[in-house]
Amino acid sequence: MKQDALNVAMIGSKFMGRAHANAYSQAGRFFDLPRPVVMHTLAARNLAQTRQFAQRWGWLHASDHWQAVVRDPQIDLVDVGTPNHVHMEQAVAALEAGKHVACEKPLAGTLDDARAMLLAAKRRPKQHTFVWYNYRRCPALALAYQLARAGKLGRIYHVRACYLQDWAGPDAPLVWRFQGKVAGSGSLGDLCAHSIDTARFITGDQITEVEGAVLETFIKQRAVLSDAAGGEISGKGADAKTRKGKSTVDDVVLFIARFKGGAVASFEASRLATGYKNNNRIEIHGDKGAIRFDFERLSELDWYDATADDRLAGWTTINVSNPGVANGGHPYAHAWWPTAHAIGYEHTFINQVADMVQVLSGSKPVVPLPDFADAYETQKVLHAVTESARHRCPVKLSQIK
Ligand code: SOE
Repeated sequence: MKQDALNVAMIGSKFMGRAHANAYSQAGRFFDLPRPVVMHTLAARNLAQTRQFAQRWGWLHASDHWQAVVRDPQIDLVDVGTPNHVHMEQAVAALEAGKHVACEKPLAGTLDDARAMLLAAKRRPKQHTFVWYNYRRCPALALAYQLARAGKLGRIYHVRACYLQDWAGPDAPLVWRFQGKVAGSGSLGDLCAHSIDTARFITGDQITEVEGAVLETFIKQRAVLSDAAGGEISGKGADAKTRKGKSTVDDVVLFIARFKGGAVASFEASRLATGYKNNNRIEIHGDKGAIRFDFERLSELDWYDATADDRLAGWTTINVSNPGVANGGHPYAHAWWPTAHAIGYEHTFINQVADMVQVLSGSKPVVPLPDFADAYETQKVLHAVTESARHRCPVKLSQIK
């Protein structure tokens, strides 16, 4: 039986604004949702541009006053798709207005902001919170989660995760992702947060210690592009005057971590990994098996069964897109295409909207959705890495509240 419509308001209309808008518009077409999603209001800074974006992507209303939008009694869910430094203000306002809240990752730019979001969510237990760690909704990583929960990996020894891009070379201007006061960190919060979340998600374990952290800023000055009137604009503009500004975040991060269950891990993330475009990789080794994933081959999960007959030992590449396998098919495959008709990056967001609607309808997601409390555990790791790099010493998560 169809329940009441879910009226969504979204704050933000850039990269994640497009990814989320697409997901809200598509989820009801590919999934049988218990509640229809209504793309009610889009809020962003420039009203004329917001109206254009809203019309293009199917939002019913447009506003340049997010504070009023989050208080609109018609809105059920507020989606915060803005830069990290305003996540806390917007998410807390929406929670205080009685809304469910979905927030982009990382939870916030700083631990203090993330803690304020967590406390606001704890004060309102009937309101759901979600964080867009979208890679959990790659069918291959969802299957890895299911294999791990079924004990197929056994005792986990070792996690190896890296997230490598190369768009942030010397020509990349000083956009908000390079401004510490806005982003909080660079590759650490932008990329490595995904790896930390994925490692915690699949292992079902918590990181207890961080050591040997290195945060490196190779490109210390970047072009600040401003228009003729002197207003700062990001991106390249023919009429822009160019001056240099200081990049105050890490370009590259590396660290070692220990899990509560005894596993050890190495993490690295870089936006200067020349040659890699969106190479989000993780490998997990247990005493019964191992998994290997690379987002640049996102439909495939490599699986090694350490319990198989030695004559059959070897890595198997599973195309995680078969709706017909046992237990209802591979995760999310029922909603998409016949086996091996690949899906892409955008589908991880559509899968997330479908799972959020299930939770907001009293049902369960295909695999767990991170709420603010879950995402706060990842935020504590981000903070521990920063402290370990700053003081060149190990940092125990128990020291961080
Ligand atoms: C930029 O590095 C970025 O868009 C990240 O912010 C996203 O979280 C990641 O999914 C793709 O790369």
